[in-house]
Order: sequence, then structure tokens, then C-alpha cells
Amino acid sequence: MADMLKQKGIRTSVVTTASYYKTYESLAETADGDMFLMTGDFCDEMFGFICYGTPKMNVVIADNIVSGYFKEPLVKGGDCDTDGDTLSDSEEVDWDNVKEVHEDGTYELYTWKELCQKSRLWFLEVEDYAGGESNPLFELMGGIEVIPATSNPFSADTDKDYYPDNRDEDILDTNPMYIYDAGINDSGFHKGVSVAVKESDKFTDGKLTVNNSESTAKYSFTRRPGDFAYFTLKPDAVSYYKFTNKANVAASVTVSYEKGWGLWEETVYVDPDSNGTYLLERGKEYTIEIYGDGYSDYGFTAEQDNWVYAPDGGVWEANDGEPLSEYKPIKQYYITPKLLADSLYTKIDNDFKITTIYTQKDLENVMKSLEPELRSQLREEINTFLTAGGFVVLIMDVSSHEKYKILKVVSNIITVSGAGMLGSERIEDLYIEHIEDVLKEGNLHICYSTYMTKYYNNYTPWTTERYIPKIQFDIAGSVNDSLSYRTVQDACGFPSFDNR
Ligand SMILES: [Ca+2]
Ligand SMILES: [Ca+2]
Ligand SMILES: [Ca+2]
Ligand SMILES: [Ca+2]
Repeated sequence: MADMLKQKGIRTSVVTTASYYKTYESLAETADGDMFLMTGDFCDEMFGFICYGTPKMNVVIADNIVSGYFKEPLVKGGDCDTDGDTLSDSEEVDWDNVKEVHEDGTYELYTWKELCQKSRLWFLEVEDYAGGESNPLFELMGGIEVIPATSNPFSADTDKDYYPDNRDEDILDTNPMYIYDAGINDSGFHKGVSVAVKESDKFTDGKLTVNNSESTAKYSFTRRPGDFAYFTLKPDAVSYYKFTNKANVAASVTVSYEKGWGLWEETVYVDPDSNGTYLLERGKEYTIEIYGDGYSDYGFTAEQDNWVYAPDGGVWEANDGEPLSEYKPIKQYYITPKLLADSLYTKIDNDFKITTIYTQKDLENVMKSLEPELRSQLREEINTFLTAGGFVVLIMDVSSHEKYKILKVVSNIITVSGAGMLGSERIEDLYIEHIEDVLKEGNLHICYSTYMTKYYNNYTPWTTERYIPKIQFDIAGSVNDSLSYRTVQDACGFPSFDNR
């Protein structure tokens, strides 16, 4: 029967389950056909069978066997690249383990069994092919001639780790995908300048999207369900990160790093904070492992999360769990003009009185910089004079009577300019009213820092108005576990001062 088909030039292939494989094997072999095992998703194989003119070839990579079709017959030195990974078919083949290569580039092959035996010297496995004998398909396919290969010529990504074969450091083993930290650096947002997209310095299959109107910079990846996927990230500075696994069924994310070395090496898992973000340290190499159940590919995004929306101000704090240098500030208060004006002055019957308007305990923390003593000093020491450029407020540094900070208010722009040029008159009520107007116009957002040393408190403009940086890079470069931040609305439950 098989001979008859062959004689008539009818090439016969068989699609069968494993149990009938042996029954039909000789038929397909005699009639120059192919065998297709109905295991897993064999659509690709069928597609290849229908579309390609070349016969199906069996390729062995280490201890695995794959079958497929070359776009053009395989020839040593040929430049056909079936899978489009820029390595030619010939470059993906391990010609040293091909039985014989003729002058014209054609060749003769070992069977898989011969290849395994050849890779073993006595009990020593000299090549990875020796491991093929324990492959479940070996019993079935051990006698078939195979092409030995260093990478899969039918797949652009042999180990399915999303690094294509031509870019993969380790073609047969999973490498974590690279997340370029500089690309997602969010420190430039909320400062009124556009953040540009940065090119990755290494290969990544992620797509970097910078959205200046939403102040986000994130990498997006697509991963297949049912496999763990890995990413590596080495922060350039201590930062908060948000990792989002968008698998629509069961989704997981774990973040870890290796500690110690050799026998003492251990994996340390990092817990997310209550917002689900991770505080990661500078220079440490973190591995992010994700998993998604379900049937369809899913998305994964990685971004920094170093800003908190604080329309009513807030407090940033580096606790001294670790000793901070005496020059490092431990607290910064971000104060809105309304909050400042309200807490400095209340106008009652045309008289200005200093009153405490907010009584909530948490708000007292925010207002600590303006506690009664300090507040009265501040009021006493505020001096004004008008300039051509606009309204200038001189605020005396209350803890060092030799220094003065000058907040120059021009429209919405505030600059700190110069120090030590006090010489004006004590403030008059007229000017207090004027100051209050300026404050209430919303022109004076300030950031007040307390320092550990008693010599220095200072006021600087809150240039990222309505947003507080969770991390002060210049201050907290080496602080990791001791950072905290609170917004006024978190602390007090106020929806917003503007809406009250
Ligand atoms: Ca290729
Ligand atoms: Ca390949
Ligand atoms: Ca790969
Ligand atoms: Ca790899």
C-alpha cells in the first residue's frame, strides 16, 4: 500500500495520536510523508506543513527535539533565515555534530540516538545532547535522523524568554528581561518641563511610554499565561516602584534580591507598602517574577511612583531609625498659600489676630513649623517692600538671626534670591493685609524644612505645587526604611481646602 502510493508519487502524511504513531510511522516514511503528533497545539506544525515546500526536519537542541520546515533547503553557509532572528539557518546549526558535510554544503545526519551516544564518553556527558536519552520523546524518535543545533532555527526565541536568539546571552536558559531604570525615572515630573523618552542602554522587549500630561513614564510588556516571567531592575536611586500585572484571571508579582554569596546566598523578598508600591534601594539588583493564569496574553507594567498628590499640602519625613547626618533635614512641610495665610492671620473686625484654625491632631503635625512661638516670631520678622518686579517678602530665618531668606513673588513664580539684605522697616498692618492678599491669591507655596541641627531652618519655594516628592534624592540617598509621607487630606480627611 505504502509502496503503491510512493510509486504513484502520492506523498502521504499522517496526523495521529501517540498510540497510533508506531502503526502509521512506516507508511508515512515509505510514502515520503510526515508524522504529526496530536499533542498540545499542533496548528503551527500543520500550518508549516501546508505552507512550506521543504520536507519537515527534526532538529535537536541540547536534550530537546523540535520539528519544522526550513524556508529553503538547509545548506551549510546558506543565508536563508527561516525564523527571522537574523541568525541564518546555517548559523543556528551545530555543524560539528553533523555526520558528514559535503563540499556543496549538503550533509548526512546522525540519528538522535547516535548523537546522544556520540556526546557521551563512557559515563561522562561531554555534550548536552547526551541528556536527550531521558526525553520522553526519545523512545519514539530516537531512531530518526536529526539536525543538531545550538538554537532553534524555527523559532526566533528558543528559550521563550523574550530575548531573540541573536540578542540572548544564554540562548537555552531564561534570562530576566531588563527594565531600564533611567527610562522610567519620574523625578522630572511636576516641574513644568517635559520629560523626554530615553532609549534603553540594553535590549528590552518592553515599550516605554512617557505621558507628560499624566506625568507617567512606564514600561509595558506582554507575556503569555501559564509561565513565570522574570524582569531585572537595578535602581539608580532609592525609589518607589509600581508593578502592575494585568492578567485577567489569577495574577501575581513578587520582588526579591539575592543576599550573601555561595552557600550563604539567600533570596530576600521585598514586601509592598500599603499602597502596593515597593521601596527599592539604589544599586541592588532586584528580580521581579510575575505569573498570569488564564488563556490569553496579558500585560505587565513597571513604573516609578515617587510623587504623591497633595493639593492641600503635606509632610515628608525621614525618621532617624538610622542616624542621619546632622546636616540632613528630617522633616519638610509643604504648605499651601491658603493654609499659610489662614494659620498666620485671621481678620476679625479689621484687626489681624493669630489664631489656630485647624484643631485636628494630625493637622498639628503639618502646622508644627508654625507653632505659636514660631508663628509670632515669623509675624514679627516679616518685612516687606515693594519693587518694580512685584511683591517681595523677606522672611527672617527665625533660628539664625544673621540669615534671611528672600522669597520674591512675581506672578506665580517664586525664586529664592540672596540672603542677608535686611534693612527694612518692621511690618505695618497695611503690609500684613497686602501679604495676606498675596498669599490668598495663591502665589506663595512654600516648603519649610526642619534640620536636625539647631542652626538651620529654611523656606524654599514649593516648585512642584500640589505634588510632594516622596523621596528627596539629595537628602535620602542612603535612607531606605525610614521614609514616610503624609498629605494633609490623608491626615485630616479633608476633601480639599478649596472645596470646603
Ligand atoms: Ca534564524
Ligand atoms: Ca532561532
Ligand atoms: Ca531567548
Ligand atoms: Ca535566554
